[in-house]
Amino acid sequence: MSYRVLTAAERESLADPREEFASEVLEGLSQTPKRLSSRWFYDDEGSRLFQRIMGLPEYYVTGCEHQVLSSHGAEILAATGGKPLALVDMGAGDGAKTMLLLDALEAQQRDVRYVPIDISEGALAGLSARLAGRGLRLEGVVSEYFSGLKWLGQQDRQAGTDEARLVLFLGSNIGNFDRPRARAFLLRLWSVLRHGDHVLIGFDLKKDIELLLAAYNDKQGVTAAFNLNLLHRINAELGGHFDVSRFRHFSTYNVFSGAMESYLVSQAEQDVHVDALHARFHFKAWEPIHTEYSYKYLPADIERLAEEAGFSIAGHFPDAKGYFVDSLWRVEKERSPA
Ligand code: AVI
Repeated sequence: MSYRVLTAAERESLADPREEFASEVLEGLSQTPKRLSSRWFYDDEGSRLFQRIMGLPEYYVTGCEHQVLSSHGAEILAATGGKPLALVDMGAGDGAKTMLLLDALEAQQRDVRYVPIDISEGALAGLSARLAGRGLRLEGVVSEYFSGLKWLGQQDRQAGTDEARLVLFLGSNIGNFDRPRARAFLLRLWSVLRHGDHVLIGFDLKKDIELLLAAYNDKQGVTAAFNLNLLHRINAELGGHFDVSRFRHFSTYNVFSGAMESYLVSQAEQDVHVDALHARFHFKAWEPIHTEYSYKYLPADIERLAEEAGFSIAGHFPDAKGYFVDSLWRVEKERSPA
């Protein structure tokens, strides 16, 4: 008998996002209650709609984080020490927020290597075009986050570099994981980093429920379009026959779990066939599909999470209104995670 062990790179190259999308849609729409993961929001149209959400007056998150990074960027960077820095960006988007940190680094004349990690080559190409002309050492990695971080670790060992690392996970992306998944994600992050590395994580804080409801139910209906786009995506990529006008966006705050929860609600009893799945899904009138969690945190929740995942807190950097915080954590390898 002979066997072959695939390398991580080979395994990654075989993972087909379209197949994964298909199997998750099949599984999610066959369950009761029905669900689809928010990770599928971000096709080209979804990414465009999310850019518009970030500019909405009701969606305070982006403005708050912008304010944090422009007023505390220098302080955040100084707290990571004085060594040359690898700034690792998980979810750089259009790079607008990172730009604020890069400005602060330039002012400190610190040697920096900017390493955005993104599964989409197009996104990285756009980012490097936007950052061209800054005289920046940019080494983008096209891969899934953790493979990219592992690759970086191997590279550093081979080159014998001793850069400090600061990993950015901004914009409340952590909020889209439920609590056990957030913990698992952070533990994985801890495991691929070195003692003394830092991570900067954006947490949206618990606040007046009216503000939360307005942020996820904006007047112009952009968030509704963003949520409904998931059905357009199923139609376009999997031969779905959703009549999108027969569904509505619904987003509400769960006071027990502390999450904004978003749904697509079928406004009538209906059957929808999805050709690529060879499946027909039945919807009762007013039946929901759960599509997104956006968890909100208390400072004490953040501290517990850091402790559980093996980090110490190097600083909390809230915005002036106290709506949002970028929290700087240091990797502690001398003691294991709690
Ligand atoms: C990407 N993520 C942090 C956003 C959030 O607030 O959960 C996505 C979003 N969903 C609706 N509006 C924005």
